[in-house]
Amino acid sequence: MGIKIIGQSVPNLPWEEKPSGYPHPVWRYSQNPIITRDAVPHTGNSIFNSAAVSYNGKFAGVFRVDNRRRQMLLHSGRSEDGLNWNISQEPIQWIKDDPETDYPDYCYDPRVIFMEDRYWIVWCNGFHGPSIGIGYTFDFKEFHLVENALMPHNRNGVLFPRKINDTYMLMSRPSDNGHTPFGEIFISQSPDMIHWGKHRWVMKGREGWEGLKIGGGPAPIETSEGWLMFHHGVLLSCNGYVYSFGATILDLEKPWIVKHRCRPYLISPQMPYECVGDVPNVTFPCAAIADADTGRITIYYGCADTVTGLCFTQVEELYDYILKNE
Ligand code: BMA
Repeated sequence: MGIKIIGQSVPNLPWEEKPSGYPHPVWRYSQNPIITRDAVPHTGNSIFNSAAVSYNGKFAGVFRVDNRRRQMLLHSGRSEDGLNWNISQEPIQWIKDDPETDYPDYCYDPRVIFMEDRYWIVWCNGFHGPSIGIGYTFDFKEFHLVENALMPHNRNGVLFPRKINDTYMLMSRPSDNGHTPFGEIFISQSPDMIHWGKHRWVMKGREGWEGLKIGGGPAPIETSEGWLMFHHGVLLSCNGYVYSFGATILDLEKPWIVKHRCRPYLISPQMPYECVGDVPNVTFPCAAIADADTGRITIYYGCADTVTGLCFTQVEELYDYILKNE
């Protein structure tokens, strides 16, 4: 019995077959990058580290748009096919559920997770330093801001897409106020999406490509064998940070237990658009859409902090690769 994705069917998932003879389990879209600053032509400096989901038979998302003042902002977007995006020209205007909640000083690296009746958005939120911001939308038109999940300093907040044992689960990566030279993944638990505690340690960097620090990527994908989690890892080279990403299978009931962890990276900066940009040598995944019928997974990742690319994998092939390389 092989691994199966537990989740929705996405018959129109953006997809391209693996080039024949390509030796690795994750391959890039031949037309990368799919989103450039031209999608927000008047104010956009860069559009990267962004999150897309399947939405009413089409696609919607929340995008990190850094503007020409170099403010870090979130914009909503829509797409018919998940490849060609119409990105709002204005940043998201948050509606506060509680008037005392502070508006964000800045917002970056969003993840979007459909859970129960709405799309939750988690991002790195400027709240006296980087912290984990949470909001939600039903329609990608109105966006509601809720309480910061965690205190500063923290980044890479990622929600699991359902309650586990009646508890919401949030990954995060405690950090400092700068370009943090350390970082390990933790999980916090909540009964109500407001109060977070019962913190559990998940894992730290192990291989060379993730030796300096690691952090969560897209929302984990539920499978018959556990949660499939992609995470980014950072290597410190003589020339600065290098961001790659890899895969891990976490226990379904206690997701802080690592069942299988792949030693090699899946994608590292190798293409010109991943190596040249505002921050060279960055591949940074923030979304993965999976089709339960075919086992196909399409990953959206930021490239060199400048543009957005796509890559693809197939769950059985990937799982087999993880087991052979753990
Ligand atoms: C991290 C975040 C990411 C970014 C990366 C590389 O700290 O700011 O948004 O992609 O650095 O600059």
